[in-house]
Amino acid sequence: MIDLENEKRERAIAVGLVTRNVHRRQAEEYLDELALLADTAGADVLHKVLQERDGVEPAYYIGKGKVAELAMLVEDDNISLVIFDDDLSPVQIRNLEREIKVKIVDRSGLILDIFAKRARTNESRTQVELAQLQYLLPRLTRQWTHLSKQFGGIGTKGPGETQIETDRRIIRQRISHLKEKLEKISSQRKTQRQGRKEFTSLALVGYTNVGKSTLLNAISSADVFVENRLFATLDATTRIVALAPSVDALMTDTVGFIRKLPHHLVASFKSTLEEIVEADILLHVVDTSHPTAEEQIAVVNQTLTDLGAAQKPMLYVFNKVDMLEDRSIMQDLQAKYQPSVFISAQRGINLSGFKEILLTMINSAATEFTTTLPASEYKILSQLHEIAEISEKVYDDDVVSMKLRVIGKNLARVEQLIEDANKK
Ligand SMILES: Nc1nc2c(ncn2[C@@H]2O[C@H](COP(=O)(O)OP(=O)(O)OP(=O)(O)O)[C@@H](O)[C@H]2O)c(=O)[nH]1
Ligand SMILES: [Mg+2]
Repeated sequence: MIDLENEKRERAIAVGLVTRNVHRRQAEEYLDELALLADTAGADVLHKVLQERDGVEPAYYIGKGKVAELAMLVEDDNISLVIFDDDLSPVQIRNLEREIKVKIVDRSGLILDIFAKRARTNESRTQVELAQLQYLLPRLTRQWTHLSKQFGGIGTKGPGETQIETDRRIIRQRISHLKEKLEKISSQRKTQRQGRKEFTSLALVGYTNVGKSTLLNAISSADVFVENRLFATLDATTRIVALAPSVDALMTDTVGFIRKLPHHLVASFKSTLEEIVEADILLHVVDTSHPTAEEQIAVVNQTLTDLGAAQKPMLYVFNKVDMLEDRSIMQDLQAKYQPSVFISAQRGINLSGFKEILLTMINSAATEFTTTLPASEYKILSQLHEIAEISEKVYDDDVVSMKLRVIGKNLARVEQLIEDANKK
């Protein structure tokens, strides 16, 4: 279990922009989320600072006057860290650190830091290290390493401080080594998935902290770590769930999404995210009680589009209904997002309704039919067993007749095998 409390907490300021495209209310919610990220990383946000301007200031991200204001706030309140809600250029970070004289961290840096702390398995550690090195490479300047040594703590928990001092060539070598390692992990995952083809595979997807792991735990024998902080889960966990007496499916819980997820992270989490891309049905879990629930839905759907998984059958699972103050929004959501179901994973509300609708989706994606094969084609028969549920098998002389139940993705292959067997 992760113990994020044991470290000394840092004192931080969160900074964001109100622009023509980002309203004040929206910007405030973004800063609330940034404060939650900071909390997860081990920092307390003492001040949230917003500046209204037309766009980003190239040299400092915010106006020079605001920079001076921040520098004063830092001194008065013994602040050790200033966090910006957008990604900063290496030049902006350098300029800001020179004026404010404490560590400056941007949104991606903060998220990478949390991932580094959360990573427990070989796979996730490798993925995070790759993303960190790719993030670090363009920022590797003398000033930066100087500051990282000076300050330590959040934003500097890189892939080992000694590596920061080594030159880019060595980092590039390390990057290609990590990529190779991840290729191997990816092909292992592929083999694992092939061994469980006859089951319908369900992937839990959604914004971070919406209750994906809680749902997997509630519906299977899983014991996945759950916490009211961001990115509690990084690794994929797959469990068998019994939806009806004779219908089992595989449900996979994995890393959650967030707005402006660093693109290096998405790229390096490829092997984990393949569990989503390869799934038959996506279960899009939503924190219905969150003030920006619909924006979170849009972020998740955009991320799925980026991953090439937007066309998959999807069930919207509106979770945390026990927390709803105004239940009338459920009607609006139901009209807008279909198919959908309303549950509380934590309180066990309407899990039976959830299973029922899932069962309907699975059944509508499966085909049942009877067929016959020459009994001598035992090789093809065993191949069929791998990708179809076979029942009522009867041998009659040299012919075997049987009933098959095949899920959508395997249908073409099954038909081909039957045709091949009967052609011989
Ligand atoms: N009130 C309420 N809280 C819930 C419900 N489901 C989950 N939670 C809480 O929400 C928090 C996040 O739950 P997780 O299951 O860790 O969420 P997750 O989507 O797996 O989050 P990450 O792995 O961090 O992306 C925890 O504190 C849960 O106890 C629910 O139905 N109602
Ligand atoms: Mg989780």
